[in-house]
Amino acid sequence: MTQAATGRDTALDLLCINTVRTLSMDAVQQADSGHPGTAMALAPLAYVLWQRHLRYNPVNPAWADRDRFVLSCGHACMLLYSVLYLTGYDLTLEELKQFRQWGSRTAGHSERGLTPGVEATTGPLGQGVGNAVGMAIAEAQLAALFNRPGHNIVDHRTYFIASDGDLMEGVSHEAASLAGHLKLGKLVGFYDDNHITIDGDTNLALSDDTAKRFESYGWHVERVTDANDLAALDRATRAAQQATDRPSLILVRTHIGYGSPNKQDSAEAHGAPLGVEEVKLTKQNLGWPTLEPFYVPEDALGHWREAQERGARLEADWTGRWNAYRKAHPALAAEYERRLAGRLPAGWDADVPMFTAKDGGMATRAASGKVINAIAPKLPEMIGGSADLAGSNNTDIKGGGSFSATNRAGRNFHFGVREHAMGAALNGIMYHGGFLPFGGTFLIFSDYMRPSMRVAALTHLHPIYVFTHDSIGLGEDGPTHQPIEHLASFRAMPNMTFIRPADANEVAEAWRAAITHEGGPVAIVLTRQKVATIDRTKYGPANGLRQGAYVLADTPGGGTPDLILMGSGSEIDIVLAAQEKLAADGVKVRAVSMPCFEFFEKQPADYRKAVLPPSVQRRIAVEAAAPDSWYRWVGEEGAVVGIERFGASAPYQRLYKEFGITVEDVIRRSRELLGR
Ligand SMILES: Cc1ncc(C[n+]2csc(CCOP(=O)(O)OP(=O)(O)O)c2C)c(N)n1
Repeated sequence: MTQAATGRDTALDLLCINTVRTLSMDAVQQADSGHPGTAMALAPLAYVLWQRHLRYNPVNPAWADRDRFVLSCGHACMLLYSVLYLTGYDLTLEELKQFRQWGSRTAGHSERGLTPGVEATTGPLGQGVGNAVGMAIAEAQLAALFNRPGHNIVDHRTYFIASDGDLMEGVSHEAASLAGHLKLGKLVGFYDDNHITIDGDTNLALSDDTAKRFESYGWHVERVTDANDLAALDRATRAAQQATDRPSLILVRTHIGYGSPNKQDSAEAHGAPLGVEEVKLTKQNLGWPTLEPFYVPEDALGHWREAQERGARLEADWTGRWNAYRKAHPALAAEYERRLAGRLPAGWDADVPMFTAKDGGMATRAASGKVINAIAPKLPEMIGGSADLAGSNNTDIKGGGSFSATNRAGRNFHFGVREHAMGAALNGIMYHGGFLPFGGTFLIFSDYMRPSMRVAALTHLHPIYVFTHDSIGLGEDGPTHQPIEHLASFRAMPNMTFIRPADANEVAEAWRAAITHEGGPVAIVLTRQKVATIDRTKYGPANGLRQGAYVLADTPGGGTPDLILMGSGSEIDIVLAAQEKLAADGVKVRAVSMPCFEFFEKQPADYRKAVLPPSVQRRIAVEAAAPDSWYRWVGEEGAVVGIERFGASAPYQRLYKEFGITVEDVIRRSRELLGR
């Protein structure tokens, strides 16, 4: 085992690297939980990157033109925490000692927003690669829009480290394929090729030729055969930086648990503390001066902390260039600042149409296409696309051009049939800043991007999902394409907002709400089939959507209703027709549109009680989906007209009949409930 780094590396280099190794194993040991081995193996790479290549300012982690770094293998986060502390971010040694403890800023996997300097929440393997692709996309577009001759104010790279697990996961394949196609030349990845996963040697489950795979995607590929060879890491990184016509992957042969006499190169070094004795043996083997836990040699800290001065210089240099740019291009500079701050321009929704009953029936997806195109000209940060369903999702921004290797300003994104990478890239675009991105597919295929949606919710990101073909109402494509449990399951996801508008005007309000929403993703769920445009001269106004649920109609004459009928989306047509018929028969019925549970939950109790009076317990909800999430609103005595099976292939009108979701069914159920 070589203990010394090779070549012209100094004792100080080695001391700095071993500080990361010892901090990582000590923190995991202290927590009695975590992943020491990968951080130990990658310490030299982290050192080369943070000391020689990454452009960042530890004192200002929000510096707009910093390089972005994503540790896709989030389990190795002690690597990142150690480096963030050592380079002088707002993270103390005490906080490293609190690794994985309640309330600490050093969570079990790195979380954006919790730890300064962490750019992406990672842990679910593969996600980070997709995030990095999104960040590189964002950089490329901002550079195209805002740089001017002699003024490169947007000019940074995106780096990531991916493990075996990251590169096994499908999302990284999708994302790498997309990045190669888009020739994202400022994207540089490192593959931690340590031949070890949890089950043991990677040859149990993997025989890819990763270099060839990435070459075939159109990436530039470099190899470093010894992760301790700082000069080789340096060279490969420079070569990758110079290959600006395509993304780069550097395969680095590493040794998990490097330095541990008994656990190096074994799966045992992956996900458990090395053990007190092995930590001791490892420190001795590394020639570490003391067995004292969390010991940080002054020389090492001093050298690492030079990052602060370097960072201050880099940012000051950029600020100088920024000031010159601001003078030369004041309007552009103001616009850039506005976008990075996430401030909406005045009047952004002025052209959103009002639809009238005269517009007749319209699929809500079609209304959404109109609304997108009414907003897009005034909201340049709104970009988006679809996973190969743009025509069906109505997501095209007309005249926006397609984002490509040759058109970085294009606002339409062709993610290809890669839902998962689309979700991860949307998160990366959000992490980067400067955009309000949306991504479209059929609601059923949210299944293929759900892991990215969950990370978006967890991390308070704000992408918008455009999910069309939202129920059995899509008809003939059949049960493989008909969502059943999706609404209920996403309603159970914390911090996720799902809006299922009932008609064109609710679609307009849904987009307004989605764009102004803060702190979490929003999905707009839309029909393939036509629905009526509700006559707003007769029924409640569509801006009730903002409260999540609102009264559409009460029986003329008023008084406490005998029954409340409620629903969402396309089933509001049924609710209104049933309400009218029952009312004609003298039943006092209230009709409620409930397009967004999450908004309604946030309303004051008084409002909720005004819409759903506690004295009225006879309630029926109608939604062509799994009923579960409605029981909170219909209560013990209520009923749900929903679907508790998979769908079927037939024209949709027939499906509604067969599944018992018709006006007649609702009237029958109402009479049963009322006992008359
Ligand atoms: C999507 C996903 N599946 C499973 C896991 C659990 N897990 C964590 S690390 C890991 C594999 C470890 O191998 P590798 O990626 O090579 O990391 P290393 O052993 O080099 O640290 C697995 C399966 C996860 N974090 N994410």
